[in-house]
Amino acid sequence: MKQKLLNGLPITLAAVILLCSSPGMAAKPQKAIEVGNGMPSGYHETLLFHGKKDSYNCIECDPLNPLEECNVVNIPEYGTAPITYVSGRKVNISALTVYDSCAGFADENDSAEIWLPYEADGYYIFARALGKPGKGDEERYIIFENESLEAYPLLSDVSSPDDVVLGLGMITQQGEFKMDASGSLYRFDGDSDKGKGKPQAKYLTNMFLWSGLVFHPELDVTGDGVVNESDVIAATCPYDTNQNGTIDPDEFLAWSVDTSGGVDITGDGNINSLDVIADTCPYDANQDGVISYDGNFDETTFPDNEFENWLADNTVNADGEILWQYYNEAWVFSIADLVYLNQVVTNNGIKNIQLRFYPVSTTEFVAPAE
Ligand SMILES: [Ca+2]
Ligand SMILES: [Ca+2]
Ligand SMILES: [Ca+2]
Ligand SMILES: [Ca+2]
Repeated sequence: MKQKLLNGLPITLAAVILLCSSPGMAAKPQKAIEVGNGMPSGYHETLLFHGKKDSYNCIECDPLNPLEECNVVNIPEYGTAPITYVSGRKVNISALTVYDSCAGFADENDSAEIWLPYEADGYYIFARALGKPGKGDEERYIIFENESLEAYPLLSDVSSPDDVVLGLGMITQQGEFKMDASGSLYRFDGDSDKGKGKPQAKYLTNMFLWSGLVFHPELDVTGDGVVNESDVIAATCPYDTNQNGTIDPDEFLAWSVDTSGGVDITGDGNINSLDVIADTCPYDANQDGVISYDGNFDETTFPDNEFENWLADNTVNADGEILWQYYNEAWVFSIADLVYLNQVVTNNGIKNIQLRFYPVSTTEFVAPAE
């Protein structure tokens, strides 16, 4: 369906499963829900994953057919499948809808797209694996892992994959999801769990909360899909005439000629490309020949970081477009008009998983009844 683009860093993060029975998660008090028998109650969107045998003849659900509610992703009972969650500021869809609902059967790129109605504040997400274990049953589990993130500006709203015309993507990097350790969701059975305490749905929202910088592609002066210190050099250092982020030998030579043999600005006893940067690049404030870049936007070091100083001086372009923005544990789909969150599902014998999405804006948690 969608062409996978190779921009953005692959982010291999996986689900840690947290129990959620905390009343401290309260949101805006419009509708009270209760974490009771595994799942909260209240308005929600439902997504199902069905684990199917290899021989299963998977037929894709057609969202245009009103007889069907396309909210099921079929995946192999044993194996991996790529899935993509799609939402964003300009995604206009009234209900959770699965497109291309068979994933992981044809080949490793056989993906499903799960379109979520846009909620600026996001959703509380709970998951539960269903099914009865047999005697001597093997361990059955499913793992959801975040793999990569793509963000795009759009000219107008979209309501299905057919509407999407992808332009130049925004560059997301230095990002991390709040839930960043490996984990898995185990099947449990209501009856057999009775002796071991109350079955709980697992809280997955943190897999969708992301912190990081989103850049306008204009800041990628070197055109390598990454925005970093090389772009500061390319954009601001007069001797980087080919704007590749490096002082090349011919560029060094030009500087040497202009400075009558060069000057050891960095004071290390050598005259080299670092001295060109120290001598001529305005953002090398400490003249060590390096644009300092800690690889991690951190408001406590900002603005002492030379790369971040450059960002601070370049917040909008000539057209008034915002050039970069930092997000702190944001609902990942709120960072752009259209966002693809690519995940990999690894299934080991689970036949039925239910995920419920409760809109944060209309949901209030109350303590579970004990
Ligand atoms: Ca670059
Ligand atoms: Ca160069
Ligand atoms: Ca030097
Ligand atoms: Ca420096």
